[in-house]
Amino acid sequence: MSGPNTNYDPVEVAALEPAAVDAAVAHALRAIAAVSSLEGLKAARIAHQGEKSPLALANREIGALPPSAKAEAGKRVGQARGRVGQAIAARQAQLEAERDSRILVEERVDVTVPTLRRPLGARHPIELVAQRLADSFVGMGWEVAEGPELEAEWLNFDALNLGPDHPARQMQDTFFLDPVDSGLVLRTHTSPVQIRTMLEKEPPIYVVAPGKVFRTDELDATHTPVFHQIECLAIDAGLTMAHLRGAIDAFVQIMFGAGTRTRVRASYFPFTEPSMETDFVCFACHGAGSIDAGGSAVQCRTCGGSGWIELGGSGMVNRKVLRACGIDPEVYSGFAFGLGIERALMLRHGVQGMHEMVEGDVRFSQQFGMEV
Ligand code: FA5
Repeated sequence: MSGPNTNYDPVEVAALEPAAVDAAVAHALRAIAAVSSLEGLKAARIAHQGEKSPLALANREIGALPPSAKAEAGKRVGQARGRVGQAIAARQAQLEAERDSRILVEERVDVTVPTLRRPLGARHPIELVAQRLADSFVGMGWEVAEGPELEAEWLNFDALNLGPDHPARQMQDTFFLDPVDSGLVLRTHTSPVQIRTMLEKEPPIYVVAPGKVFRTDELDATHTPVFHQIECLAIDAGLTMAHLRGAIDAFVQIMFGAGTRTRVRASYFPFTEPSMETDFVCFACHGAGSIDAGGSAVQCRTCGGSGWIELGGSGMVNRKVLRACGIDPEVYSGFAFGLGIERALMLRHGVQGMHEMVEGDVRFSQQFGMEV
């Protein structure tokens, strides 16, 4: 015979009565149905499924029942808790679906609405070409040199053997600065960097100087008042025209690749002797000098009918210039060339005229990406 069940507490066990369990379930189902938010459901779950909920307390009382009553009470409470659990899960799914469809409406994005976009800028192809050329020469052991855009008239002209009355001084239409006797000009070419370099450095000298230059030229297909040149200067013992041709060939190879049609012809610059000019074949008439206009040939306006466009000037540095810079022409000789970067870009990419290059429309620059 077993002794009396001392844990048996008739008051507590009342919670296991079918009516009490049904009431707890009904109360829980009403509360669950009444919640209108996921936060509310969380509170209902704690109240009706949590450790202190009536059904959890009832469950705990099962242990106090006599063994013969445990199975039935356990089944009753288990089923009750199952119903509450299912109701919570169903309401949770309902509330989540409502939340998701509300978010879809509230956070709807109309991808067709025009936006205030800030497009990325682009580096101007002139800058990219200048950089690429300078880098190529640096790769061959040359140094980059610089000079100011506001230049001493003496360095821009006189030191380059262009004295005040020299007729060639008129070759480059100049922006002078007020007052006229200030002795300052907006540099008309990058050649004064030659003088600055020779005054500063001892031979051997191998420098490349890209930069902006200014002339009172009208804007047309092949001219602009503000443009860019790249100047190359080499001073060493024993340099000849053959070295100059080699340097120009290297430049043309780097810039335009093999098969580019260029030509050299004799020319005149007071600071080089002898001098020559490098031309490239006209991008508009492809060297013909004329263009077909409705069956009849008219003179090509881009190249003036010559079929060629001037790329740059060059020559052996004049002995007078070497001497003025303190370099002995009996020991050293040198060559220099100066090319128009806008013209180089026209040839390389078939840009049809200066206008596109000076207008500053970012869509023009974007075509070239970050590398040309
Ligand atoms: C000179 O400026 C000489 N300093 C070049 C030189 C350097 C000769 C070293 C000898 C030794 P020129 O005035 O020809 O030369 O100009 C050189 C190049 O600049 C031209 O061949 C052309 O490609 C470019 N150029 C000249 N004027 C313009 C312009 N208005 N717009 C765009 N490019 C121009």
